[in-house]
Amino acid sequence: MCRVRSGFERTDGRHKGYNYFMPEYRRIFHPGGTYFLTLVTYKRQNIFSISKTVALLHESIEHVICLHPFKIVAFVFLPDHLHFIWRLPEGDANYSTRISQIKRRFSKQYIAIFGAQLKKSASQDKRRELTIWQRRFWEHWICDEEDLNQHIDYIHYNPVKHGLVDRVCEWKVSSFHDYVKAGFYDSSWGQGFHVDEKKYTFGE
Ligand code: NI
Repeated sequence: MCRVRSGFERTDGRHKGYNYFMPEYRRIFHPGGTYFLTLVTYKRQNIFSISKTVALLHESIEHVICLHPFKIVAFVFLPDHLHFIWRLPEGDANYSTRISQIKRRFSKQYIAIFGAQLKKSASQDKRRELTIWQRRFWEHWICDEEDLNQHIDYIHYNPVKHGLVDRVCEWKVSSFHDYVKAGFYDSSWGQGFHVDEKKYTFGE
């Protein structure tokens, strides 16, 4: 079984020599491109506030990565939504199939465990899946290195932005700690961080 790993592809001064992220074209379905993605739970249920569902989500992602490889550059799981940056293999822009597969696998296992707690009206799995995830997701093609780094910072700052913790390092379910270990941030990073939301739109 392959494992999910977040990568360390910052391309600013703290980076160790990649230049994967130089832009070639400004278009959304860039083969082999890098994408910022946001998935939201149905009616903003706090599904990912317990470790069991976070583990199920990790397992679902691992499963889909084994079938259709891609790299997770950064991630954060919030109770009612998820943010990712994914890099797809060259010539492959199909993030939407991967998202569907992750949602489907997660839903199947979630229903198997928590099914009795779901509404009676949602009697079939497909229908129940619709009560777990919002159908739409937010995607943004990362167009250059500045864009990439803004989105990596945005992801790691997100638990503070949503008022879940006071300090970035207090939130466990993100790639921030991997980035700290790799030397891209100080563990105290985030104080005074500001996102230019006029320039960047992130969905959540
Ligand atoms: Ni968010």
